[in-house]
Amino acid sequence: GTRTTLLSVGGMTCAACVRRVEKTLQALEGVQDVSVNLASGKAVVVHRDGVVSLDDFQRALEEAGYQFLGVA
Ligand code: 9UX
Repeated sequence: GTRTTLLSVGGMTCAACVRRVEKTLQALEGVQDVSVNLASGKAVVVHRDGVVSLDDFQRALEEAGYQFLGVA
């Protein structure tokens, strides 16, 4: 099924960061939609349940130069 996960993301300081994080998460297999809010530092990720994990989100965010601060 489909799941919506709210991630806390560290290190975003500008609109380009937001686009980078959105593209990074959107590129993961099983991710269907991503919306990042700079002010709150949160990313709403709609994804296939069981296809993508929190570890995948964390790895992708860190590879892009940001931090995974947990599930909000
Ligand atoms: Mo602008 Mo966001 O250099 O890292 S892209 S602060």
